[in-house]
Amino acid sequence: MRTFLDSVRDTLGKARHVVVFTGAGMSAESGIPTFRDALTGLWSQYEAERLATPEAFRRDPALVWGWYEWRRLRALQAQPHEGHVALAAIERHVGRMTLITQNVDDLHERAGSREVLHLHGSLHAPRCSRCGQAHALSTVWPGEPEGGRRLAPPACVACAAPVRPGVVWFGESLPADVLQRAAAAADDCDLWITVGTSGLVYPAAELPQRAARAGAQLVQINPQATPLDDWYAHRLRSSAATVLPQIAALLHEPG
Ligand code: BV8
Ligand code: ZN
Repeated sequence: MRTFLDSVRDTLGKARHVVVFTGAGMSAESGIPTFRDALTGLWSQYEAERLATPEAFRRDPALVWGWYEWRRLRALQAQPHEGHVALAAIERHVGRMTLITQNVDDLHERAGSREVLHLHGSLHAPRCSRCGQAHALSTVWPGEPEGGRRLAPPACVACAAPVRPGVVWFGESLPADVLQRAAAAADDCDLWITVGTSGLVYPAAELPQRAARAGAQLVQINPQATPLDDWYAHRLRSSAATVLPQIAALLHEPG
């Protein structure tokens, strides 16, 4: 671990532009199940990939809206952990840092990260499925819905069509401006740190490979192996809340 941190300290100290790329594993230690953890309760018989689609919402809006509301309210109930706080500290101490997340919770923002690129949207930005009008939802936690339940989506105040979650579903394009800014960061950075992603979902999973091709040094923090491991010069089999505070501490060590 020490040699890993020594090599990260050298690169971090000299880095002109650091990118941190996070997936669902970044939120795991805040109590938010990762995307591929078994779905529970009402949704246990579904695969996440089959629920997170426009077709699933068209077929059974209450099933899908209920799942997202359960996840949104769980995210409201969760707290950022010391790994989220460490990333906000690193952002304040390096020349330039871009935080790119696949996650749809707001834990990075609540920990103080200033510039967060949400490739897959946000649980906290529901909008009309027809006219796109933003829709305000209560942020008061009503208590654990019993194992989760079907919930009919609210109607848009402007056109009465069903409101949908503000996330990017499978088969939907990522927001072009966000993807363009993330690709530009991959082309420009000299250090890329991936935390907590299985590297299965595209085009997000393409970004670390793009950074490697542009000459960045790649570091991965994940307790498990992933299909993209070979792209990483440094692979640390550990967790976000364990390693990120140690990396942030490197920035406070005397030179
Ligand atoms: C699209 C929002 C174009 C919803 C999500 C090639 C090119 C382009 C597309 C494709 C392609 N091949 C296949 C596709 C289609 C598809 C895709 O990638 N499918 C996969 C399953 C093969 N991609 C798409 O559909 C994308 N759209 O390309 O559009 C287009 C458009 C129109 C017409 C034609 C084409 C859209 C993808 C976005 C989907 N939406 N999220 C929601 O959240 O409900 S993706 C979803 O998966 C989440 O965002 C999640 O973040 C993401 C990736 O999963 P991970 O974050 O990696 O989470 P996972 O659970 O898998 O892994 C967790 C990891 O953490 C593990 O490795 C674990 O070991 C680790 N871990 C656990 N604990 C810790 C930890 N690490 C550190 N610390 C810990 N404590
Ligand atoms: Zn509308």
